[in-house]
Amino acid sequence: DESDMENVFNFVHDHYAAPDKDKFGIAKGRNVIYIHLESFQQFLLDYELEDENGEKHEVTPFLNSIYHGNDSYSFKNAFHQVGQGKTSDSEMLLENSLFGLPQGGAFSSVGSTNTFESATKILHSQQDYTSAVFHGNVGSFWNRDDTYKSLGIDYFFDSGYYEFTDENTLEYGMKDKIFFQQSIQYLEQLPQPFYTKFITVSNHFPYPLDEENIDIPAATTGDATIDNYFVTAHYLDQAVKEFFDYLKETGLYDNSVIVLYGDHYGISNARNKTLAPLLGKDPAEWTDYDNAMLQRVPVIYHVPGVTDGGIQDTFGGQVDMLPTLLHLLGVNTQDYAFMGTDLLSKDHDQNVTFRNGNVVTPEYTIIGSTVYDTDSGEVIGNISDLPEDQKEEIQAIKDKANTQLSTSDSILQSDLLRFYTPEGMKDFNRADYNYQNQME
Ligand code: GP9
Ligand code: MN
Repeated sequence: DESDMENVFNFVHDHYAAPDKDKFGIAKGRNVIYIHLESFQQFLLDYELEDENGEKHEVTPFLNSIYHGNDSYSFKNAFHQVGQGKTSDSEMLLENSLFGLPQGGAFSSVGSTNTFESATKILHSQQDYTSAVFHGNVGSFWNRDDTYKSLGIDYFFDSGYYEFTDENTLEYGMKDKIFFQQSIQYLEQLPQPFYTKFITVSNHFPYPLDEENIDIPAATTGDATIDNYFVTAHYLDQAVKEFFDYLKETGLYDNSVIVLYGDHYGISNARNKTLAPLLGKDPAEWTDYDNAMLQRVPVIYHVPGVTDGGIQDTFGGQVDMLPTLLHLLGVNTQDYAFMGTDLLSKDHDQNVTFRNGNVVTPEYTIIGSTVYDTDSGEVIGNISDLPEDQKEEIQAIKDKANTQLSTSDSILQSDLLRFYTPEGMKDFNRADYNYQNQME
């Protein structure tokens, strides 16, 4: 009930990380453009795939250039934190700084009914942003068409807004290059500043190859899922480049912050031993630690014009992305029920909680009851066998992770945000949103 909100704020106020003064508001008033990199793992960045003749192929040259730029705050130790809700859990994390649920997809189970204090609602209330999501697949997938109303998303352009042909379609929807091309007609009509998200699909399991878009040779492990993953990621890289070209041509680029992120793994743990040799690892020595390390995904805040960016060592996860973004836009996050903290704050909490309760910190990787050294991957020991003070240290890390997850779960499961309206939040009504015949 209402008093449960007190517990939430005990955690939230304790956990809050104040913004770095030099970064707060540096992107104020700019458009926000999220580019969702489907199933994209961090190891693809800077990866060079060697073909049978020993020739090397850079898989994602464009994303690499963005990742390394001084005009990007890029995180090399950022992890996805999704559960069974996969893509939609990543959206829950990004839009609300809340985790998906322990079971099933939260978008499906509580998305239609709960009250949210989403990115969209905050930015609309505080800075008059207009919001839109673009996705070349059916709107009901993951219950988006309904959940987005609860999130206060003004426009949702789903498959009904795109011209599908046999040639421009793959299993999960429109091919990424065509998707971006066809999105522009709608993007152009949005009042600025806008908050937008482009959800790509081509780089989705099982990574079907599309003859006309094969531009690098596949890998040769013999597992088609792994082999083709590099090829479809390369296509996604080209699609993102083309979209950036458009943004630059129209001048939108300079007035935007572009956030690129991977939603979750593309290669499952069951396949990682086959992937291992491509990462220079011996499959015989592959451990759960290695699986955990592979849950890294790109998290990049590209802010054209800044010069103090580059690759950051900070550990963090998707739950941290909303506070980071809002601080860049000059919105303080102190009074929101966020589970994450600003990645660019010196007080940022670097413990990364996975949805299953495992934790990665810069020092320890805790998987079940086994503790690894995050740097070396060596097993430190089973929790129960550790010296007393270290055991306490690890237990405290685990407890905090569990509190973070249970706090998030209590918000979603008991719909707690209906009891709390942050100052300055406007009134939102689901019934005011309709995604049919928009822009006509
Ligand atoms: C479908 C797409 C895929 O619309 O977003 O979702 P996923 O299977 O990756 O969770
Ligand atoms: Mn996905």
